[in-house]
Amino acid sequence: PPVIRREDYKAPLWQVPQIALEFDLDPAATLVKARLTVTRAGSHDRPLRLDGDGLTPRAVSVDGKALSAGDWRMDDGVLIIALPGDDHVVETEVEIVPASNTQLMGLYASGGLLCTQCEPEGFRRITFFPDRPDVLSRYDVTMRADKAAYPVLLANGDPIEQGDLADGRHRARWVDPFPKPSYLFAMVAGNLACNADSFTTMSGREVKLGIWVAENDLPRTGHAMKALKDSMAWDERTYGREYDLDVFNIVAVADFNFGAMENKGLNIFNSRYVLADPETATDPDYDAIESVVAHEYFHNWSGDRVTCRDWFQLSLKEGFTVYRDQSFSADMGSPAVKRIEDVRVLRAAQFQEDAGPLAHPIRPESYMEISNFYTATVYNKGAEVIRMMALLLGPERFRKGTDLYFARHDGQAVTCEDFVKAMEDGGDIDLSQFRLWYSQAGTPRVTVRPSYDPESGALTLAMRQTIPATPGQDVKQPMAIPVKFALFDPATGEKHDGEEVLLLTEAQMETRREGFAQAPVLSINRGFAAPVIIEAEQSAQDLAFLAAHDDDPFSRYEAMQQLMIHALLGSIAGGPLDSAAVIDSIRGTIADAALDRSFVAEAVRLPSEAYLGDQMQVVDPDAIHAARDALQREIGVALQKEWRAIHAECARNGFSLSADARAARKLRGVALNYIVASDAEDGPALAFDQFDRADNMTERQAALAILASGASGERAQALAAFYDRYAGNALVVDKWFQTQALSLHPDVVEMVEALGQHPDFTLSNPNRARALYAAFAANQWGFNSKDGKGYRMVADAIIALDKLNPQTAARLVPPLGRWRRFDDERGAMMKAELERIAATPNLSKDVLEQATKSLA
Ligand code: B3K
Ligand code: ZN
Repeated sequence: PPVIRREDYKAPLWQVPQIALEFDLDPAATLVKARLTVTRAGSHDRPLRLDGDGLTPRAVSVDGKALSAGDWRMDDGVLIIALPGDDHVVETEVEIVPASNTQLMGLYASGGLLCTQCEPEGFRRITFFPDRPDVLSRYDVTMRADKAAYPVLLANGDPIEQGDLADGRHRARWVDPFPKPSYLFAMVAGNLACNADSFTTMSGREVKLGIWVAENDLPRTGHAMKALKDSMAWDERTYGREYDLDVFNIVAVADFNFGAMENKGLNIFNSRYVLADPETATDPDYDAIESVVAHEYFHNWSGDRVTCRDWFQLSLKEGFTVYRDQSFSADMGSPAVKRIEDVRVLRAAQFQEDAGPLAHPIRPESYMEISNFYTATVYNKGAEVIRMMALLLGPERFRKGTDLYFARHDGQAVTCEDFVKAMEDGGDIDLSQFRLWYSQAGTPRVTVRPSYDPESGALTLAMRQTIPATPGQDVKQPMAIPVKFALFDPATGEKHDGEEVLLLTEAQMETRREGFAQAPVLSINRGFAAPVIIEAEQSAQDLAFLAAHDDDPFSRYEAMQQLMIHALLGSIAGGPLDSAAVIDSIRGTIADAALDRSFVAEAVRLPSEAYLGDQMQVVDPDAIHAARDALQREIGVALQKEWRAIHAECARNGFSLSADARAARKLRGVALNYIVASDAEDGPALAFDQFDRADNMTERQAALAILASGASGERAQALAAFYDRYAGNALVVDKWFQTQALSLHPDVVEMVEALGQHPDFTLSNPNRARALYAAFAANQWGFNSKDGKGYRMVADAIIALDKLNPQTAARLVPPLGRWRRFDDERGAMMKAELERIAATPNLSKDVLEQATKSLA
């Protein structure tokens, strides 16, 4: 398959200011008629090229005259028509089969619904069109369908007309006044019920809001609706952005490749990011719904009104929109805990990606299949890059920059460079060197060496940055890295002179501060201001100090994590497990009544096995598991009384979604985990009791996960009870699969293998496929089992899934690409599986690209 390069970008030769679409909907055969008003862009004599994927033209006409076969031709799916003048009307007719669309791109069937997903290149599976984001058109859409099967017909924009037709069919017409690229086209037909509400915008316009779901899911839509209204108000307050259509609809579908999609005025969601009630959704599920609803809503400005010129600019809309949704969630809840969670995700997904064969800059240079670039790098590192700009500019100037960006580029398809330029012009700052964050891949390592001179009372900070080589980028230039730090007096626990942000711009830099009676303690990369790896070699004593005194919650959390990592790596390296400092810090943290319980829960939890692996030269999954297990047990034993007290205190009568109640549930789960880890005889019974008596999914699932990782008799009992209680609720059955796939049980490989044969398992639903195989591939201990069975099982799943749904299959490849991180035996087995995948006949380009790049 050809490689597409950023440097080869060429402006479109033809524009399509208008498109009228007519659909005669039927899952077995849908007729699509398109009427494109095309205009030649500039002076050239090139033909019109309309992308198509799997389409056969049934009729083609120009300016009302049917073309005969010689007047157009097909080239690798593309319909090519030579046109004499500069303005024409081109009409095409195709037939598509939504029922057999297993890729879930284009128009497909999900449950009883017909729905679309077009980003990035799905529209070409619906009709012939220049399917690229820099062709913006006004859409006029007419849908016709059987009224009994599809009583609701939705599309982008505003509803214009509707009415009944002969033969039990009916029709609806929707017109979207805002020109948009084809990837934002959407349409849904089905038997849907609506949670209807409204929002009055800052200029006093009333917007009708609708969340459309299956009738019996209606009671689970309240949280998403609240999130939508909160998002609309927040974007007005924070960015001055008002909604622009009279209706805003969200539809939940069960089969969806991604989280959700920001189609203009008609967002389509994976149902897991819409539906919630206390019985079936955990507190993290509630949070995820809030943030995904916000994310898609915010795209209306950062994505729809101002869109991307080409797919290399994906981070323009995604990095910025993730930054916006992260800020929103921080404002709605605890900023401290939100930052900790976001950094955890960044480190788990993006740092790993940046350190492996699939590393790429947030603005990639080339791709074979663009769907493979909806990555943690483009999204999450992209958001970190925007966050750094916001830090460097400060709130007022950042807002001036975004105001200028929206004003300057409204209605345009633009580049990351345009965004940075608006920040420079609006914020009055020079970002020349900062731009390297867009072009250089790899996580910078910043070494910070403090040295204190008792004679002069001065502290010198020597800083050095190195950026590791990544595929295609052997040599890197020094970046502009904001280093946010503070210095603490170890005697008083007070901060000297507040906190500072220093811009590290050279490979090496030194800075000096004076006036210290004794060596201060350094708190570095506060708030995780820069997405870098800090190498500071702090003593256990300094870490313990920071864990108790740092007033930056992220840094306080980080100090605890570092203490735990030191203890664990020391024991993995063959030393004794030095748990005393860890236990002391945890004791201090849980005794500190001033701390929010949600923060405490984060701070006292051990780092994941995978994150520990990231700290090692060669990952040793078995040693990591054993050491972490042992430390967990010691913490459980040493603080048994405390954990029991917390577990009892955090119990509540009656469910509430208040911050306090949620924090209590979270900490209660952590306490239960330590009690069970201590091997207390009644541990499993206590967990089963919590499982059984819970009036909410958060506590029930926490207990289930703890039991699933153990060998007690309660394990099987709880798993069976959970399944029986929720059989038929797909989202909860996903949890049942996922909890087992993630479990730290010695037989997890065999269990996952058996679950792959369970009657409820199917590869054709992406949520279900991920609940089993993506979860298992993230289970470091299980996936990397020494016999290689885990690798084989995931590779088998990739090969099987690729035939149905290449996009979702390709997302399972990266875990196998980590072969260089493991010992030679494991590495060889992983490579062999990648080779087997790459050699599979008729592989999609999605999986082919990921497998071949992972082998390189
Ligand atoms: N923009 C969509 C991306 C879906 C495309 C998946 N191939 C989701 C989002 O970021 O909002
Ligand atoms: Zn997005």
